[in-house]
Amino acid sequence: MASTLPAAVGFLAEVRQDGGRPLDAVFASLGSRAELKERTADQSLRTVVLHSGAPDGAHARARGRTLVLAGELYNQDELLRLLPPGQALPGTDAALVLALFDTYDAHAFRLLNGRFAALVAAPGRAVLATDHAGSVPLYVSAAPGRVLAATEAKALRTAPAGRPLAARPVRRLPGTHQVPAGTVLDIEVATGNCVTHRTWTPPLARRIMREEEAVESVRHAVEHAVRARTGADTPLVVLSGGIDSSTVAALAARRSAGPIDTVSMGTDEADEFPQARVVAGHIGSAHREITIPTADLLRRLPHTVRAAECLDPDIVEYLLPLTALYLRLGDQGRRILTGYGADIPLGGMHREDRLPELDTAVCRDMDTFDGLNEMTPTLSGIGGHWSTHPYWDRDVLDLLVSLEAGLKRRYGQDKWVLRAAMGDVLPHEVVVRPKLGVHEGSGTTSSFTRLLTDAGVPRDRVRRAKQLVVQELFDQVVVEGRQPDEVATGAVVELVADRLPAGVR
Ligand code: IOT
Ligand code: MG
Ligand code: MG
Repeated sequence: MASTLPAAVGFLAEVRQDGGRPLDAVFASLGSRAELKERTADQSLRTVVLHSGAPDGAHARARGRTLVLAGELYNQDELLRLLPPGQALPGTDAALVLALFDTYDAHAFRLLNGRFAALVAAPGRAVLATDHAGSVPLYVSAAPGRVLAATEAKALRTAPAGRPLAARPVRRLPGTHQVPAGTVLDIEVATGNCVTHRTWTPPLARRIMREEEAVESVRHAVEHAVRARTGADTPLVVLSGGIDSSTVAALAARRSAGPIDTVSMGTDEADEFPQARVVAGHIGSAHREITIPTADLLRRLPHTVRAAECLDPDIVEYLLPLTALYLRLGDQGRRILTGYGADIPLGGMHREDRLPELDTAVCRDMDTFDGLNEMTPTLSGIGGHWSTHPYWDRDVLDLLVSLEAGLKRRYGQDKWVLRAAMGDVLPHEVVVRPKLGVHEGSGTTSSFTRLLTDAGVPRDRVRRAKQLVVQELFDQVVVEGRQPDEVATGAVVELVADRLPAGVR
């Protein structure tokens, strides 16, 4: 069971036959670095792992193969049952995955429930894998004789142009691609030829369940996912007081020997402090409130884009307040649980009553999440922390997505099945509290809008202007590799506001 931080939270890996120059290992995530170099007859492998004290746990080597793993597994118990009897038990997640690779080869990745990015270097091959949700982003640049991979795109910004792959190209980094969610890329190093295997796909069928059965299944699955993510350490839950994070906090508190820690962020313009306080009081957590002045919040936009490497302005608005919070936590190396992502399979952002539209929204969001990087551990990694999201546990997600829409909206309530599952755990007022997005509860959407309108952006161009601001930030802090503290949000807003009337697309 995961108890401290994962052995590694990120890596850069270079598998080469071309003898090219090694890349600078540039990461936004904090962490110590450890370098590993090995040569076999036909290729060399160099990895730099970002770790928190136990870099050896991030690598495993056996039978001419080396595996590097950033992140962690949540179904070790099941996986161990697959190993041949009598085999010594692997001591780390990396060793476990490599042992499974012996039996299943690339199909091993279909077995894993985890939050990870991985690379296996085998004779003539580089195998790259993401978890089902691509929740630890993984980027690759491949050309005949070399495969370069990293958990942050910026680490590949100086890579020589790679060849096209059947994966999403990264803006303005020629030949750098993002490995899709739930995917293995099996690359032949000599040629750069790539075979793609999907290891997960969102369920499209919907399950019919009696109310009690659905409620019981959801309760059980979320409880299990929270347990797999906590272990011995006192967990820290980022708590808004909404049903999603309150559920995580309450379930974490139930299984913890002592009080857990919770923290809420707000700004000088808006907060959900009273709502979070009700939950903290109820579960007896050691609770903190952190108020971030709006000007400071907006100053974190470059940091957010640099961490998430995200080009979607809506997502950046969700991630900005959380990034600002992670940077203000202070203490080092916390394991953080969030309620992030619950609204996607449950249609929580969808504010109307009709079921076809609800299920359409769920399908759309499950079709479009890949590449947004909203779950990336780098967001908290820039503060030296590790975050994990129980609602995007593979089992929880499979269950929540597949429930028929009438269990998600019922009796006029959104996310009904989750609320019903928490009826005996949380106070009634928490169970029925209407949804408020983090971008609303912190005033982020409105303050970002105001920044633009104050700079002269017409109201009907605000969304477009936000998109351009995020794009410009991406170009500066990811593509050009600038430090986020040197990039002024205000200056970027001015630049965009000046360009807009000319109708720049
Ligand atoms: P929301 O669901 O409000 O917040 C996401 C998580 O952030 C919460 O569960 C909680 O852990 C943390 N959080 C929120 N507010 C605070 C706060 N004030 N202090 C501390 N922690 C807080 C957007 C949203 O509504 O956030 N996220 C949605 C939707 C994502 C859409 N993505 C997509 N379509 N691809 C979500 O599902 O989380
Ligand atoms: Mg939510
Ligand atoms: Mg909320």
